[in-house]
Amino acid sequence: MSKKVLVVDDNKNNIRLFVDILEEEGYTVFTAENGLTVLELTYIVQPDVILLDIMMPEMDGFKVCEQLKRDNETQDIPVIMITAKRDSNDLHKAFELGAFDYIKKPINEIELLARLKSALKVKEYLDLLKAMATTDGLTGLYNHSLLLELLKKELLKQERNNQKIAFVMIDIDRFKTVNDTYGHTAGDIVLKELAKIIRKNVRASDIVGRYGGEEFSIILSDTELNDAVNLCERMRLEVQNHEFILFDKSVHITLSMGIFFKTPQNTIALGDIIKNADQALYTAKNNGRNRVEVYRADEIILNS
Ligand code: GH3
Ligand code: MG
Repeated sequence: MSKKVLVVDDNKNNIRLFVDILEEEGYTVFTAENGLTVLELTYIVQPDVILLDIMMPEMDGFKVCEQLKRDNETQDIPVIMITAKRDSNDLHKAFELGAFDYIKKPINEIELLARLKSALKVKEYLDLLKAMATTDGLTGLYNHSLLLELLKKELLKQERNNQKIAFVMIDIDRFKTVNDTYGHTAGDIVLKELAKIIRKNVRASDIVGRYGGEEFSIILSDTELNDAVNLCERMRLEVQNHEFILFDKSVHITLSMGIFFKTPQNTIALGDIIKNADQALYTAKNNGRNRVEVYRADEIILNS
């Protein structure tokens, strides 16, 4: 896919020059003629690199760069400052603010493309590192630490919007037997396939992660308890009936699930949400496995 470059310059002729050079090289180019809209545009466009003029009226490149580097969503996008300035204090300032590189005007095409390429390479590695740090290598789902991070964010969002949220803990029943009978590699195939089944059953906006080992979690945002229970039941049945093919052998597994349902009035701490979902899961195991249980402060409601 073609890389996206956002060019910010108050001079139309400069913009035209950048667009001509970059499009010729196959980049997709977006432009802004002042600093004020850069942050907003960056959210929408999600550029791979930003070429940022320093001297602009209203809001100069330093301020824009500062703003981009302060924001979680935009801080990893490399910013290349474009400057007519000769003062090394300005360059020092640009780097202090988090700029990746700078290019002096007048623009030299070869230099521009070379520096752009090097910024994109770094961005590629950064993205890869980030993906590795937040994704579970086996299943491709969010890993434990990102899952907790996202739960924290989701709780704040639900609080702001006065919405209900469900946290589901899923555990494979007697998974040790699968490993012992068919081998660890076969067990891994089950985990991968199960991850796909879970992902397929939830909405795009729901968050699915591998909590650890053979445990998965789902954060169902803006949901009713009934919908959460129905979803889990549907998934439980689908998995129960699913044929996992492990090296030519047909294998069936079942799931136990614990749901913690949070209303906006409930100000429970994040750790207790997990603890309570885990408690409901424990009850599901105790009550015979292959079932869904919902946690309530004073009682555990049986659902299957
Ligand atoms: P229960 O119904 O009580 O949950 O029984 P169980 O056998 O699933 O539970 P137990 O905690 O005794 O065993 C979990 C098993 O999950 C043991 C471990 O080898 C396996 N497991 C955890 N992570 C992985 C993994 O990444 N790959 C494979 N293949 N197995 C894993
Ligand atoms: Mg298990």
